[in-house]
Amino acid sequence: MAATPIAVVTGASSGIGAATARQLAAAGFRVVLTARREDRIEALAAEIIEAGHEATAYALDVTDRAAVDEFATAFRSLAVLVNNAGGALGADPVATGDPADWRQMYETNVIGTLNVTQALLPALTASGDGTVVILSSTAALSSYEGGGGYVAAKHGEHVLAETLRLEIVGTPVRVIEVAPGMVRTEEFATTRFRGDTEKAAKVYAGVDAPLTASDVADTITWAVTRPSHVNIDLLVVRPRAQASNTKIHRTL
Ligand code: 8X3
Repeated sequence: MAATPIAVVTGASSGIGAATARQLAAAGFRVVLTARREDRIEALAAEIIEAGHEATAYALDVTDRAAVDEFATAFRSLAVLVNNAGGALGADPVATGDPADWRQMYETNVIGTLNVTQALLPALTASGDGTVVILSSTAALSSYEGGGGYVAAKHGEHVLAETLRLEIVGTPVRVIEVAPGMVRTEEFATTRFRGDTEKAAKVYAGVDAPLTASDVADTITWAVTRPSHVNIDLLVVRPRAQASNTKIHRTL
């Protein structure tokens, strides 16, 4: 009997990462949950196991290259890597944005994805049928005022996905980019506004049904479970009420 294929999900402690881990487990993968917050991923792994699926938790900071390399030694063969860890800090204009925020966003979104992808690429290739998913954003494809360092970092991830796809064509590894628009999760906007829940709530004010983490997990799971020769290069997903980063229908 073939071994259960393994899927590593980074940033699996909440939001899109947690929802993706649940759905990939239900789709038949043994999921390896990584995030900095060990208690959360342990609890999620227990929940997934309780539901009759396979899961393990591994505390990991994707910006710590030595820790990522150590983590990667556990895998000789890997089916799927979902690079989800990342996020936004601040919504200041370019004129006044804090360079420390820009640096941190580049570090978590771009270098974090680079670290884990580089470390696990040999195992993905060795599987004979590997898939790298990069969770970017519609902020990776066009700018918006106040997008600042987040827009810049997400554009970086988009280019990383495109370049990697060009470079590894001919190897048995797909590179899939999923670019969600407005997704209401418990943490994204609150983190961006440093705990200011009022400002965070305004992001979604009057929007009829922003996407949920589960909606995005659904698109990731769909893309990952297409036949091996089908590469969903780029999947843009927005709520019906959003036509672009700045064109959003609100009933206020
Ligand atoms: C999240 C979408 O519009 O906040 O990646 O940049 S947005």
